[in-house]
Amino acid sequence: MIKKVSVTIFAALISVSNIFAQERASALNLLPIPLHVVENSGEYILNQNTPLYFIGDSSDKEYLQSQLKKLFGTSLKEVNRVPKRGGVSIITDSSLDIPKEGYHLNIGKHGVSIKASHSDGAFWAIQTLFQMLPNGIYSGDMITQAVVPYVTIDDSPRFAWRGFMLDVSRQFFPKEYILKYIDWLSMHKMNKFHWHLSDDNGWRVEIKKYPYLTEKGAWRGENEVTPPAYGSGKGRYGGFYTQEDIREIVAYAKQRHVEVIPEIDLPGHSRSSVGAYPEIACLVDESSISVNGEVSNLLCASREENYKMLEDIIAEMAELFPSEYFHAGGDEVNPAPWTKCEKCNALMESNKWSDPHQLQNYFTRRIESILLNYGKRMIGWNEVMKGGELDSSTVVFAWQSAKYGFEAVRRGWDCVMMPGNYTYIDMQHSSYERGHNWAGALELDKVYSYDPLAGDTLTTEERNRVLGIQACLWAESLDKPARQVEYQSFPRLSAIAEVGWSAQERRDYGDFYGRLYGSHLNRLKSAGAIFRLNPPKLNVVNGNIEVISPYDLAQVRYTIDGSEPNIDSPLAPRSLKLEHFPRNYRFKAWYLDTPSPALPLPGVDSLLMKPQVEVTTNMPERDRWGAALAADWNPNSYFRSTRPCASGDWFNFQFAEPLSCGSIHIETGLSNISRYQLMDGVVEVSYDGDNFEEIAKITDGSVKIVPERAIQQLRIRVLAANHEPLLVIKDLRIEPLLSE
Ligand code: TNX
Repeated sequence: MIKKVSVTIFAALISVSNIFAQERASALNLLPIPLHVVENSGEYILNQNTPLYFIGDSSDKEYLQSQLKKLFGTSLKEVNRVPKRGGVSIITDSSLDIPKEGYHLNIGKHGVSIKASHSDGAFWAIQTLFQMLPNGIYSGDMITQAVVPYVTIDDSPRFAWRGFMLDVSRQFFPKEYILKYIDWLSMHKMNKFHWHLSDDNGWRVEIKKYPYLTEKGAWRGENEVTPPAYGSGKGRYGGFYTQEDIREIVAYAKQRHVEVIPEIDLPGHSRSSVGAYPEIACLVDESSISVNGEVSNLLCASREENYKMLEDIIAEMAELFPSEYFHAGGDEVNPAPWTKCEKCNALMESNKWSDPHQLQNYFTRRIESILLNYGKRMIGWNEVMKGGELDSSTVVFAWQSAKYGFEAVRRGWDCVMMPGNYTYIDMQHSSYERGHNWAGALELDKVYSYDPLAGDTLTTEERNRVLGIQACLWAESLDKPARQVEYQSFPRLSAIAEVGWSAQERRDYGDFYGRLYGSHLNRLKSAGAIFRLNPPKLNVVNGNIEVISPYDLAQVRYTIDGSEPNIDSPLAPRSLKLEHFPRNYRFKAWYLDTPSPALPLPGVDSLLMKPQVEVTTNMPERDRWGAALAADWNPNSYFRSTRPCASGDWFNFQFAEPLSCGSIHIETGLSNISRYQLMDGVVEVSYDGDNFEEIAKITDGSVKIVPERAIQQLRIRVLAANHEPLLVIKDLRIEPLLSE
């Protein structure tokens, strides 16, 4: 076994170094790809004694030195004259004809010379230089000298806004993690960090004037003001950033040329603040459920004190976040409580409004004018365009579809494009992996294919109002497994970075993919990020399985018994005969020690059994989500109870004929996002049609059983409530008996 492992590592090393060699031609594997690259023959050597010279703005000095120190074990000697024998010189001069974030980088016999008109451009040039240095610049693995090729690069970004949003409400990420993420953004030349600091499931920013927001609103659990959610369980879960933490994060990001834009999601998505200060919601009997399955999460639009409170909050935050932008939310408002609230109704009547969106617009405009008083431009999710007017300074975030971005720029507002079906990296990579799927599975090539300006004809002025692109990472399903945040992010975020930075005519997916596997994944690894590796592509043709590696020379290993392939599993040939039960084949690729997911053969789901079955339950049902939907063999429709489940509830499947099968996978809840699952229950089967026996426990949503004999009934029994507003039961996945 030892021998096998070492051979494997050796094979992997060969494959990576080959790729390095093969891909050098492709703009040095720089990512995002620069505008112009001219490679010249020759190499320059950097070492501990290379002098460093800044002219003009030297605000990046401290950062650059600290990174170089990681690589060489010492910072470089600073000189105040052009070094005679060459060195690294960084010149910022506002009279240079280079865009603000652009740069000119030359490496030749006189060393490394960077020219920019602004320190932003100089900083991005430094990031380009880092990509040509050994990966120790990211990992801290020290070397004595670094060889960099002679090259001339002229570069500038396509879009000014290259953003990333992280939801820290559904899951909380500590300060150190945020700092790490900011490093990953800057290595991709991404310059905006949109920080989603409040949502139903936790308020994360310390506000001195309203201490309950974090004392109470930052925590969820059985005895907290917000209930357990998204895998956090009965115990107390949460956390928040102190104002001191925020100052530190904002300063750290600034040093990396990343601007931090805070978001407080208003007036919906506010269960955590309503939990802390219940009087801020409409005082009505509240039973309406928001899109995300929450109750009591809407601020009252007519309560004057709310605007005072929000102004106080904005005042504190305006000081913490120097950005000119402030995101005030505005998405997914279910106005039902407003329509029941006497004061909101009176406000609507006095203004002759008939549509509650007009009330939302009233709310939005009040917040917008507070923000303007604090010198901030408001950002809103695309729903803020409904129901009225907005100030011309407001920016629309187009998330539901790019068409809302086009609408915004036509109506005179700036927009940032982030349509879910291209840029929401909380979507699952494939239908077999964790993550949301409301915008479909989102594969790397699809992300890369996005062009924020395609799909409509805009005037030049309108095009200029498309500020750029943003990836969003919502955190519902990021509770597990560990480091799912990175798994969801990379390399899809690398694709977004290139969409945002690189000229459209410079972009080519094959070339991007070559640079990614040639160098960039290795950079990510050195920078401490994990990533999702593309699995091998599998085709079944005429009884043969064709196995296509995700990159040249990748190792692909496989199993034929349904188990997860590991480093000891046999290597897969390019083509093999389909000789076993198709569902039991699993193929997996490796990049160094990073495995891809193992996806089943395409089409195997069509081999599942669909016996005739009748379902019954004691739980109340409604038409749209009735019990029968758990037995229609469509995995996208399922039963949803109309109330939380409780001990004693049951759901029964009665088969028309005794069922002999290989196994049955029972799934409750939406396991890809850990919601509405049964966390304490049992599965019972009846062989004779009358008596039941327990065959498995359910403690985490789903379970697979292997009945020994034909069964007549299968029953799911609830032992305890799951702290969710409802329970979901999905169709059984019944595998036939294995063919011999
Ligand atoms: C929609 S995008 C939401 C979020 C969810 C997300 C999941 C937006 C403005 N609202 O509350 O977390 O979908 O993808």
